[in-house]
Amino acid sequence: LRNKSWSWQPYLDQQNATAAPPEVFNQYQSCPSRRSCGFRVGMKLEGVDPLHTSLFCVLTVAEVIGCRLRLHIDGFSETYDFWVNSDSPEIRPVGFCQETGRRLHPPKGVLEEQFDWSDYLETTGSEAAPASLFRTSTVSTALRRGMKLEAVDRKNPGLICVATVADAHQDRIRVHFDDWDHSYDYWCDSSSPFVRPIGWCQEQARPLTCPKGHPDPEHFVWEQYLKETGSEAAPRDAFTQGRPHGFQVNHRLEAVDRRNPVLIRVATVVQTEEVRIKIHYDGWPAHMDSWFDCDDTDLHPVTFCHRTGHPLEPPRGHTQNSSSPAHGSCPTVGC
Ligand code: MLY
Repeated sequence: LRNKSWSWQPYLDQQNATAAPPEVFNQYQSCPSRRSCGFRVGMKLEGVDPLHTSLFCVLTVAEVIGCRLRLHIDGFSETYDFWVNSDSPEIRPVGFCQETGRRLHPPKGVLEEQFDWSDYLETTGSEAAPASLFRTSTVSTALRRGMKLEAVDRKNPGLICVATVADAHQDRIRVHFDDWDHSYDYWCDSSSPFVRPIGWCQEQARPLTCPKGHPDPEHFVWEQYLKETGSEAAPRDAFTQGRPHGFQVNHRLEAVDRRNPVLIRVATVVQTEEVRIKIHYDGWPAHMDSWFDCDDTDLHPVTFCHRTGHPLEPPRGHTQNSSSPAHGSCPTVGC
């Protein structure tokens, strides 16, 4: 009840601040277009394990708030539970892996070759989340498994590295860094600012990080490497990234609390880099500020919470000053 009467406009006026405009957010950060997210606690699905992004695993919806889902990895400790938006492209319906020839990591204690969805749904007395609830895209990327590219290492964002398309589905690819383990892999769109065609670093006069253990990192030559590895370059026109991200210092937005991701807070951009922004949680000490990738799906435009029926944590210590309607009552998009 404490934030029933807090709302953005009076706050922006009072702070003389502007909201980050809707167009700086990508499709996964913006409000989902569907009217209702439809997921219910207990439904089963498949999805990318955020700690092992090269694996799809068996998941259960553990909690639904607005259009966000807390997902549990079956058979594992609750400490691995994680939050996604219901329109995340990294969650897929039951049967996705089998239908698309991908490996599905079974619940802990079950052998991969023995796992069978219909038996499992029956023995656990649970239902599969209907396929109609999941985001699909009609766009199909021209990027194919095995193609080479240059990609930002999200864990070391100063590095642009020799990378390979390790998986591709619809408009999404999984980036893998050559000769490194899978812990650096990530899924993204081909329009992501984190991926570029080969030769990009050279054109931009930036250093390119070579495959791990490359014998002569000072003299890495793509043509030679493609030959050595018998691989092809990802076509230039498959990368559709154009403008730099539009976030600016002082923009206000709604951001998931990194320490307690059940919460979304009123936040401010306090620093920007090429592909990252630093977020300050309004009213909280600066040591809680966090860096987010500019395409992080935990960043949302103002009124996202209101429109999707999710509580928004107002700035700490902020006096209530508004008479606008409470969240969760949006006539058009409420989940
Ligand atoms: N200091 C880090 C750098 C790892 C970079 C991995 N990238 C290129 C995928 C380390 O040596 O672990």
